This record gives sequence, structure tokens and C-alpha cells, in this order.
Amino acid sequence: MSTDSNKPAHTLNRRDLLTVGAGLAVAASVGGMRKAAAGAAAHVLPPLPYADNALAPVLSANTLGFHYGKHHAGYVAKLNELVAGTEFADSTLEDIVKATAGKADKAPIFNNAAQIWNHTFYWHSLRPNGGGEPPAALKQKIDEAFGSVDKLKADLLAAATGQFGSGWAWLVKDGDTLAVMKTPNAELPLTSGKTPLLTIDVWEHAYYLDYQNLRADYVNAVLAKLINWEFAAKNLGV
Ligand code: MN3
Repeated sequence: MSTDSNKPAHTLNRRDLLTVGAGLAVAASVGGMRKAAAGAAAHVLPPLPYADNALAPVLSANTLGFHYGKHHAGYVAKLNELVAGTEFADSTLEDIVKATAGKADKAPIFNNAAQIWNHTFYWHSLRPNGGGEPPAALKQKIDEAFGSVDKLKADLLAAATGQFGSGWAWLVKDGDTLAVMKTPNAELPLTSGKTPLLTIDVWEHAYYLDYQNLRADYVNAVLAKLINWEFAAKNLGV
């Protein structure tokens, strides 16, 4: 984990980079600098990569309004509250996630930090007019690992609907191959050494306003119309 206290001020902006996958970084340097100077919040809510109505009708503006504006924002506010004055006060989000994973006494900090990371990654895993065919280089990797894109989608659906209660379904890079996994609550593949490529939020707040209890309908609609294969290709580096 980072210990930034002895570093010169001009490096402060690096530690508040919320790195999401390869090549995507959301800077919160202004907040970080303010914190160093005046105790302001270190972690900021990254902007949605599209308007809150851009995913409709698959996901309504009402769902995004609550999911992003209340849930995601709430994790940011809570994490800032929990780390203030602690050893994690000046740590990056990823450093906090890795340092607190699996530690029962740090569970509230882990849960809020990991949920910030997961949600930012989720918003980028979706896009308006998504779905369709993955880019050729990604499709080749998918075909090698799963046999077909349809089989990958079936495996993602099975992971999403097989996750009992709240959690996440993921496409990950695991060693030299691709794999599907599910995680409960705030857990994420980073802590088991896998590289996340895509995720689907299967907490009820992600779909209940639009799909009620029909999680499978939500996942199928996301896979057909919103999933951002280009984001996965970028994270895979192909
Ligand atoms: Mn959520």
C-alpha cells in the first residue's frame, strides 16, 4: 500500500487516480490536493460516462438516478467518513481494497472502497447501443476460451443468476485465458489476482425498478443491448 507522506506535493495527484482497467483513469487530483491542505474528501464520485437516460429503455434514468446518484455516491461519502484520520486517509482506492481484503475488522472500509471500484467499472462495462459482436481480436479470445460468444453470454447469465443474493458477474483474464466468475457483495477479482474485463451488477438495486425480480431478463437485456465489448478489449489489451 502507499505511504505518501514523505513524497513531494507534486506527486499527490497520482495517488488519487482511480484506475479502472487498463488505460482508463479517472483523476481526482483536485480533491486529493484539497485534502492534503484542508482535510477535504479524498475520494470523489467519478462522472458517469454518459447521460443518466442514455441506457434507456434497457436501464431507465430512474434506475441510474438511484444507482449512481444514491448508491455509488453513498459508497464514496461513507468511505471518506470511514478513512478520515486512519492509516488509509491518504491511500488510493486500489491500495485500500488490497490492504483491507479479507480482514474482518476492516470489512466496512473494504466494502465501501470495493463498491466504489466495482460501480465505476460497471458504468464503463455498459454503453448506449452496446451489445452486438465483440471486436475481432476479443472475439478470437472468447472463441478460444468459451467456444463462442453465445456460450460466453450463457456463462455470464448463469453466473449472474447463480449468485445467491447480492454480487457481481465478471468476465476476467485468468492467466493466459478468459474466464467467467461471480463474486458476492463487494468482492472483486482484483483480490484473487485476476484481471477484470467486464462486470454486471446483480444487486437488486441494479434492476429492481425496471425488471422487479426478473434478474435474468435484466442480464439478457444488458448482454444484448448495452454490454461494452470495446471496454473489455481495451482492458485485455487487444
Ligand atoms: Mn450497484
